Amino acid sequence: MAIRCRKCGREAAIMMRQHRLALCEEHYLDWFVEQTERTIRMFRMFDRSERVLVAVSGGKDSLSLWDVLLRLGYQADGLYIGLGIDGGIRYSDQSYEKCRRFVTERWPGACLIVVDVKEVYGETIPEVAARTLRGRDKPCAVCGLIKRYIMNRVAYDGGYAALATGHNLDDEVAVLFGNVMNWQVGYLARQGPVLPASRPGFARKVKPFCRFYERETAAYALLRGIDYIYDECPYAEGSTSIAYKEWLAKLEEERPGTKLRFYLGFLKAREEGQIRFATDEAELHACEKCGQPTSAPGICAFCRLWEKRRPARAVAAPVLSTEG
Ligand code: Q46
Ligand code: ZN
Ligand code: ZN
Repeated sequence: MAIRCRKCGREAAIMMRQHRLALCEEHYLDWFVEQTERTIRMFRMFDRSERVLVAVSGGKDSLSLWDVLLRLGYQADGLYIGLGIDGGIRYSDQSYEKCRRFVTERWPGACLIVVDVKEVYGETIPEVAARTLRGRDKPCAVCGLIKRYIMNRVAYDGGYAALATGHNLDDEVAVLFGNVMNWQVGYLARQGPVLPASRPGFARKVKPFCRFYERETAAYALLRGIDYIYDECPYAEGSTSIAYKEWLAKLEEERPGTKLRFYLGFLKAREEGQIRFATDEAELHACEKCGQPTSAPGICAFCRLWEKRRPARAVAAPVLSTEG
């Protein structure tokens, strides 16, 4: 027997077991947008008078997030960071193409800011990783550092009220699980839907999709006809977070709603003071090169990455090209 939409009785396009809710295509798209708005308000992420910068990678989560924010009437610009990763699938070229087409074909008035790491700093992610890690490891550590730096810098310097990322519940739960497994109390103190801009130089970070399961964001992208890159970054393969996601998927399969309870229960217990973590309020210094806040006096970790190489351009400020 076909499952019916709870709102209109037509055939359902998706069944969400954890909410015991089945919806047709039209009502699912409405529900998804309403729920995003609810999350934004629930965690006081930003409002319509503020400008938001959405970090887009060309994947389903980030493009869907940008799409929903624009539909809701928020002042949302996109930021794409060109990492220069090929991996045999032209990963960066393809992902950039998806973002570019999202703007030109779907939201022609929207603004996409592009920072190409090689163009601005002189090396692609695999190149800087090969030089600094000497081939010992995957480039993810330097890639994460570079992306975080550029996202924060563009958001802060551009006067955006918040930097929004497309992290979904599955991402958040995998990180939370990893932090608990390794008792990373510093991270547990800060992980959540909103990371306030508590100190000068830092932008507020928000995750409006943190209550959606990955299959829900995928369903939104699919039903909205958003053309996104299916491939993951080639370096993501074999990562610990993917292993955590596989284990957690088994728990969820047997007990629908496990992930949502785990995540929201953690946030509530921390909010109510039932669990407490000491926060690291180490003194911050301005980096001598770029002026960004850094925990140790002198030069920040980002600028140190480029020290031994003469960059193609000065490290002082990312050069932006804006499309749309
Ligand atoms: S860190 Fe690593 Fe990701 Fe950078 S190199 Fe690819 S997998 S993109 S989230
Ligand atoms: Zn319906
Ligand atoms: Zn610096």
